[in-house]
Amino acid sequence: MREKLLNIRKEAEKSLLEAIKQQDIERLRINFLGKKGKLTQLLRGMGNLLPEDRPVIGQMANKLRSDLERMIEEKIEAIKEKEKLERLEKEQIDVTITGRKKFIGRKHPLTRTLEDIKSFFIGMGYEVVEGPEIELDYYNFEALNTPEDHPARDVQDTFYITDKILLRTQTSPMQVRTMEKRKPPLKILAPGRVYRSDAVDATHSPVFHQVEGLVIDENITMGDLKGTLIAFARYLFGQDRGVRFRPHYFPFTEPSAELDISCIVCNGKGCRLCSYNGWLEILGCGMVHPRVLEMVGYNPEKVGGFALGMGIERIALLKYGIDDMRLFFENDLRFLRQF
Ligand code: 2U9
Repeated sequence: MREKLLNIRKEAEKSLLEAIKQQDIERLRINFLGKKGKLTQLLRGMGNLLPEDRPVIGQMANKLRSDLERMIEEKIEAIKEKEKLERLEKEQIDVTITGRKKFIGRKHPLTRTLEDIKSFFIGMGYEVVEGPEIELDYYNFEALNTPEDHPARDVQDTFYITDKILLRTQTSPMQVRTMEKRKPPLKILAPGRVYRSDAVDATHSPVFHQVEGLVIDENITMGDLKGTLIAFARYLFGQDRGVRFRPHYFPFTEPSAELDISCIVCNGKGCRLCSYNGWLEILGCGMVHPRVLEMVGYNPEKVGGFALGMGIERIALLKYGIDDMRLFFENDLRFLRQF
């Protein structure tokens, strides 16, 4: 019996030395100390011993059991430590390696252009107003003194939803809505998306963006309009840009004009961009028509004002020297990343 115990100890010590992984130890524990393990089996045979031998052998067996348990625990600890070191070795990071470049998005050129325009007018004390793209015919045309037979009301230009409801063709409805709600003085800027039934080409799109401005107060003159818009044109296109007002017609303003700047490519000499006339149109403007004031309940004898309107795409094309509006809507990253 003593012999057998010594053998088990030797065998267990050998196996422990050979064990590499935690599973090896687990197998070993079952093999020696489990229900059917070698030591357990041996202890079952104790009954056959002479009574005087039992205490000594029992003591030996118990010592062997506790020694094995302790050795197993120690070996498990050692294996865990070794595995931890190996893992740390593998997980080492090189803190000197260069970082991966993150792609940072940027603002769309139309957003940037609108922000430029806004910052000029906000600096002059204008307030931004925004509203629905689906509008009543009344706000889009009627309240803006646009008669029933005006070409702009043609179904060919306007997307009608019903007889009375349409997709706004300009942002002016927001100015009318604001005038209806408030009394003068008023200085507002209405940016937004507008719709016209146009075929797509380099300079047209059925969906585009506008900014319109409106100033209403007592004693507003054409001088206020000119001073404001000359400063605006030079803010956007450079302080020594040539500017001129050219008479025009809009149903909602009288008198009306268009503002031209000297060509940004040829500076007035004449080139392809300015159709060889030296000038580029950038916006429309005029003194608010008395009929428009009356319709919202203002007294045209007491208050008056000026208005302006521009297409953001057109301004952005000129500002960034782009020759095709479709680039703004295609979302090609090779184009967008240039801004
Ligand atoms: C109210 C009264 C008058 C807004 C104006 C223009 C001139 C103009 C066009 C520019 C290019 C539209 O995008 S475009 O096709 N707009 O020329 N817009 S005055 O006049 C108003 C607005 C609101 C109550």
